[in-house]
This record gives sequence, C-alpha cells and structure tokens, in this order.
Amino acid sequence: MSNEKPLYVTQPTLPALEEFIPYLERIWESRILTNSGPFHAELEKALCDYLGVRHISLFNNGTIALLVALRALRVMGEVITTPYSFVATAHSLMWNGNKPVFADVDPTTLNLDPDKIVAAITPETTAIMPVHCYGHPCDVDRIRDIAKTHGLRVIYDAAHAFGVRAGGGSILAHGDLSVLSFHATKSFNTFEGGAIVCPDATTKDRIDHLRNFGFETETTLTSIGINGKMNEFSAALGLVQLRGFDAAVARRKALAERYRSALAGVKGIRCHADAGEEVQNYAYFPVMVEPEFALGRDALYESLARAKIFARRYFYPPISDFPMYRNLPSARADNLPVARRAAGRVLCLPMSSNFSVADADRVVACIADAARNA
Ligand code: T4K
Repeated sequence: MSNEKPLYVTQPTLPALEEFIPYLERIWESRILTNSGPFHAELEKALCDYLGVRHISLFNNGTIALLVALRALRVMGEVITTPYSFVATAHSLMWNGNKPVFADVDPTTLNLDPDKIVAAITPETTAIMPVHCYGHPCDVDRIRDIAKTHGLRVIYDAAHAFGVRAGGGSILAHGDLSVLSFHATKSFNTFEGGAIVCPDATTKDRIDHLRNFGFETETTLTSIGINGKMNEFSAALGLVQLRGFDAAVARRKALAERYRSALAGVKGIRCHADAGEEVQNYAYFPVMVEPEFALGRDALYESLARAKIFARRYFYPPISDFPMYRNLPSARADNLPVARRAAGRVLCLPMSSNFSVADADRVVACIADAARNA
C-alpha cells in the first residue's frame, strides 16, 4: 500500500470556516433552525439569480425532491427513464407507484436516446424522467418535441447539473421540472440538500405545500405532503458555497484538462466526450476502459485502490440489473445494450476542487503502471 494520501472519487468543496462562523452566530442568536427561515429565503433568491431560473424550492435532499416533483405533477403510470443513473432516479418512481420503463442511452452522451424514448411510449406512458448524466445536457429540444407530441410530462433528474448552461441558458430551465442534489459529493453542496426548479409560481406553491406535510395554513391541509424542508444550517452553508462556486469549477476544469492531455497517451482509456455544453461544472471525470487496455475495468479499479486511489464505477450495475427492477420487460439486456456496455467499462476518476494537477498526474501514472505490469 502506498504512503500517499488517499484520493477519493470526490472530496467535498468547503468554504473557509471563518467565512461560515458569522452565519452560525446568526442562527444561534435567532434560534430559527428550520421551517423556511431567513437563510432559506435568501438562498432560494440567490440561486434563482445565479442559475438564471424563475423559481426554486429547496429540499433536504435530491431524492425527496424527486418524489415531490412527481407528486406535484400528479404523474401516475409508466415513466420512461434511463438505466444509467444512480438508483434514486428509478426508486423515486417506484415510491410514487409509477412503473419505470427503461430506454437505452446515446453512446456519446450516455443520456437517454430520444429515438429509444419514442420506441418505449405506450398508451400508459405519462412522463419522461431523463438524467443529465455527469452534468452533460440531454437532447432537451428533441425531448420537448416528443413530450409535446405525446402529451407527456418531463421531469429532469438534474442532480449532476448544477450551474450547467447550454443553448444560451440554464439547462435547468427545460422540462416541466428539474431536480437538483446538493449532496456532499456534488459540485455544489449543502452537506445534504436538493431543490426543484420550476417555471411558474403556482407550481412552486404546490411544491412548497407538499414539502411541508401538505399544510397550506396553520390549520388547513390540502395534500398528503412530506417533510422535505432544508434547515437553516444547510441554507446558510449554501449561501457561502455559492460565493466560491465559480472558483471551484475553475480548479476542477484545470484538473479535467490535465487528465485529458495526460490520458491521450494511454492506449485503451477513452475520456467521456464533452457534450457541447457552454458551461460545465466538471463534477465527474468518467473514462471508459476499452478492450484494448491491458487490464479489465474491475482489475484496474482494484489496482488503483491498492495505491489508495478510490475511483468509482458510476453507474455499475445499471439500475435495470438490481433485483427490484430486473424482471421488468424493459430491463431485458437486449433492450439496453449501450447502457450495459458503458456500465461494464466506466470508471470515474478522482475529481475535486481540492485536488491538484499533481494528483491527476499520480492517477494517470498509476493507470499507465497498471497497464505496463499487467
Ligand atoms: N439522481 C442522481 C442522478 C444522483 O446521482 C443522485 C445522487 C440522486 C438522484 C439523489 O440525490 P441525493 O438524495 O443523494 O441528494 C453518492 C451520493 O450519496 C449520492 O448523492 C450520489 N447521487 C451518488 C452518485 O454518489 P455513494 O454511496 O457512491 O457515496 P459515498 O458515500 O461512497 O461517497 C463517495 C466518495 O466521496 C467517498 O468514497 C469519499 C467521498 N466523500 C463522501 C462523503 C459523503 C467525502 O470525502 N466526504 C463525504 O462527506 O453515493
């Protein structure tokens, strides 16, 4: 085992502690800890301004936000989604009593392939839940057209897509709703947290009531809501994190560029393509371990772990292989060849605003060594 520091797939960005202390003092003085406090209101406004979106509702995590997004639009029936994602995407459908229908992904972007969406539509289809995987934009124009033609709702799982811009605006402005995650491992974190981006005040109102048990006033309950509220600690942290977000993206961008140039010389390692976004967040650095590489993907994963480099196989296995999904007709292997191939080859390399270019060089050297020693 090497003596060098461990490099995890990600390491959270944090502000300097002294920047955060004044916020903590205000929380301690006011004793307002949660339930739509002042920092909560301030963060919703600051995020709308920063992201360039109309309305945002903060949540305690991205998974609860997905559940509430589906409930707010009263989605019920078959929902076409991707097998190439974190399980929370499909789980949110099952929790709401919907039936996930998996469609295959595009080989370049690894996002839902619009042609495969069309092929999966049945009379029971009510919605599409695409994922902007690794923060790379889905084909939002084609998905909008498909949804319009077939009368479907679109809820984007935008857990990876904080700050991403494409086509001249925020990627979060597409679809009926977009759902963000602010988990510790995400590009923008509030320890745990999430949000729903929505285009109109009426929908935001419905989402906000659902987030607070369904209460409309102190004594009127209009829906079977849940507790999805973000607390003041997380909201305050979000306000401080937002100030440092652009600088953190710039540091991750430098790391991504170093990875790309250094890996160009390693046979059989293919960097995931940039998918045409104007502004990326560089939250993940996925590579494909192709058959020409001297080792299989899992052997490389183990070899890196022995050198304290903890890459991750996001997203292996594909969601459609987990026991609660694999008996669905759409989970058949021959329905999802592209997603399955990517899941078998992908490795997300360490990526964090805290890592240096020398850290990237260490990872690449270790990959090259593993190939040489194979
Ligand atoms: N939709 C999509 C497409 C998603 O990717 C996710 C979450 C969601 C929805 C749901 O959003 P949330 O409900 O989570 O807000 C992690 C995260 O827990 C999960 O948020 C994320 N996606 C998923 C892709 O990754 P794990 O189990 O792989 O994380 P974990 O704990 O193994 O962390 C990875 C590495 O990060 C660790 O090896 C070390 C480092 N780390 C992690 C944490 C939590 C730290 O250095 N500090 C930390 O505090 O799921």
